[in-house]
Amino acid sequence: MKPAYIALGSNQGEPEIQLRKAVIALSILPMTQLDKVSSVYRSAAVGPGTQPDYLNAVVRLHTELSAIALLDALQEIEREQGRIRTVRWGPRTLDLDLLLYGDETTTTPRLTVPHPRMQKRHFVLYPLCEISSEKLLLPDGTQLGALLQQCSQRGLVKTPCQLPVSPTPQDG
Ligand code: A4P
Ligand code: MG
Repeated sequence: MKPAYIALGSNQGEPEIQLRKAVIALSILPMTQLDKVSSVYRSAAVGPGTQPDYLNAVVRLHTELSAIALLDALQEIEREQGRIRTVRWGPRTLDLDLLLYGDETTTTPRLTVPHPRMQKRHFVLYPLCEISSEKLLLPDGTQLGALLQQCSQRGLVKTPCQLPVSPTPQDG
């Protein structure tokens, strides 16, 4: 079983409901166990024009699916939840990005892992840390804690929204 971290994002179609449905769909993927679910965070949209704020979360799975089979499954969940791809970085009902797949690095036309834009995004790094550790190592040896030091949390708000699996209580 490989640990895999998935980022969830939504800013259309009742984002909290989109995230809840997505977590349920992830929890019933074949050959996969949903392990941890972060809190839900709100932030302003990064992208073109004026868009509604996003809700984001990160989950950890343990899976026997290959990285590409996992991407297929994520895209199927996006489709089922009404995602229509129009403008790059445009508003969406649901975006599921594969952040990390074990310690593997993949660069193919369909799949880049680690996700190429995760390293500078507060809405990815802080929920990722909540369900892992500042000591989490990326495949190139970078510690998550080092990325957090360079990425302000400003503008990222932890919400009281509850996803189907409760967030792990923080130590201390
Ligand atoms: N793809 C390659 N690698 C991956 C991967 N690791 N995980 C390919 C998922 N997909 C991957 O993605 C385009 C193609 O990327 C896919 O066909 C897949 O083969 P997409 O989801 O269709 O398009 P997109 O979402 O417009 O692009 P992308 O790259 O997912 O966008 P980003 O960079 O994730 O940005 N602001 C806030 N506050 N919160 C957000 O969550 N999200 C975005 C999307 C923009 N602004 C945001 C947020
Ligand atoms: Mg995406």
